[in-house]
Amino acid sequence: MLTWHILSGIYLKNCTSSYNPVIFSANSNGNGKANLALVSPQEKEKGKGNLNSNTKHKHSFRASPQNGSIAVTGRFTVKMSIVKPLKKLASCVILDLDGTLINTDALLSDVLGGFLSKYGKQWDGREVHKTLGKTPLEAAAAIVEAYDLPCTTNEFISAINPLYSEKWCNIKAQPGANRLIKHFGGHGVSMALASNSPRVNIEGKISFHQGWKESFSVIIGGDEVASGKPSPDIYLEAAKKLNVEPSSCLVIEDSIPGVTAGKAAGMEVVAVPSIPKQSNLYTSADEVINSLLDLKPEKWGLPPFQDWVEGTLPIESWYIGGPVIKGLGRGSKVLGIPTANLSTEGYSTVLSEHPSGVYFGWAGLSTKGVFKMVMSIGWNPYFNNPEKTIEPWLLHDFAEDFYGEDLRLVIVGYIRPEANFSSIESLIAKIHEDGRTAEKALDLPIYSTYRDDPYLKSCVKDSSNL
Ligand code: RBF
Ligand code: MG
Repeated sequence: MLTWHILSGIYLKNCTSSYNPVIFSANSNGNGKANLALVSPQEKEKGKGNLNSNTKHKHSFRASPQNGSIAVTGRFTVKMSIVKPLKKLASCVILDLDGTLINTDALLSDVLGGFLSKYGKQWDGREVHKTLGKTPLEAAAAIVEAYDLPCTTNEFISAINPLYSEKWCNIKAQPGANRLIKHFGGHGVSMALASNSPRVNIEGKISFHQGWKESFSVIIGGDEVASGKPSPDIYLEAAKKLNVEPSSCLVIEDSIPGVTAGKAAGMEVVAVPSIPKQSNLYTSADEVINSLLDLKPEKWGLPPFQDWVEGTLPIESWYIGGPVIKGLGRGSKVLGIPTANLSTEGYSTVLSEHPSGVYFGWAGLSTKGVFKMVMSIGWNPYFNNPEKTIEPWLLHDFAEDFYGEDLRLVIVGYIRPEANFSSIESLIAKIHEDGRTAEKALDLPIYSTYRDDPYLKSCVKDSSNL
């Protein structure tokens, strides 16, 4: 017999033994508490919702551990009140491609920048919102008009298409995309790909990502339905081909037309905006998350990710370095958080590839050694910075400043998205909590090995801290 405190998850109201057996998939975080997703195929229409984290209920289950997760079957009674509006349980996931699973924005700037310069015009990244989630025809028409190009929309498309397709091989997966596809694939959750792009383009783009094509039971392109997003057609067709009701589909989308399409199709929609600082525009989405790393499938009745360790998510390590610069002078030192801000010059690509958020890893300082580090990347919502910055906090007391010194970082894990706070005190408290989380996690073997990374070592002259 195990006793669990249910912290969060989706549950059925007033479950009684009549729903027996019901499968809980519980993801223990090691201290006797569990994230819980309840999946009851028999009772889809009953009440569901999120548990308030301070609601504590004790339940006894017979449990059988299975590869780190616990499948619980048994008789139980759950009596509680619903604290959030009801959410529907999803059984399938429908994904958008451009901007959601792959990072197409950089490509757009690349191709259009080169193309427009031939007409003596300069691509202005701010026009990007005119193309997001649009059909190729609409996007092209918007650009021809915005730049007053001396060609028809169709001529523009014919000229630009080959420039695009030769770059498909360079398009990177969005952080978390491979993880998500493997996770749902591994749990037998059916996935569809639904994009405004013509089907051949979809297949061309995903052919450079190993294992993707086989993971989708259904692929629908904009050329296979009467109208593209924001019309619900693409999503409805995807559900039909998946052989499920639209209401049991969870859509993941980066664009506003895409969110509109998913809602019009009667689906649950999680938005992952690809343009920064625009999440307020996604009001019709059921949830807005910062990146795919923040998706919590259990909120939608889907199997939870099991790769979080002690409040941290291991990520593929990445590297960045440069001289330490003075930050925006907000006196982080006064706040007790002396960040060693990195110059972002020359790192615009790396920066655009990584979602804003709180990360951690190891920091090498040329004259001082290697230290634990926690950092934020982004616009600091509390201060609403105009630029995306990298603000590493080295978890060590230094006697003096080290502006100008060469700082190298290896980033090994993710903690949370950047957030806004109602007071500076709560921001500071959260940053300190991040510091403790990172400090502890970096002792785990999966993260501690990176302390010896050659990238850090090669910059350190004095070996006293090695
Ligand atoms: N700023 C925010 O506005 N929201 C955040 O969630 C946030 N998280 C941070 C986490 C860490 C680990 C660090 C080092 C900074 C974070 N910041 C955040 C940035 C912070 O506001 C900035 O560094 C201030 O200058 C600190 O005084
Ligand atoms: Mg998109």
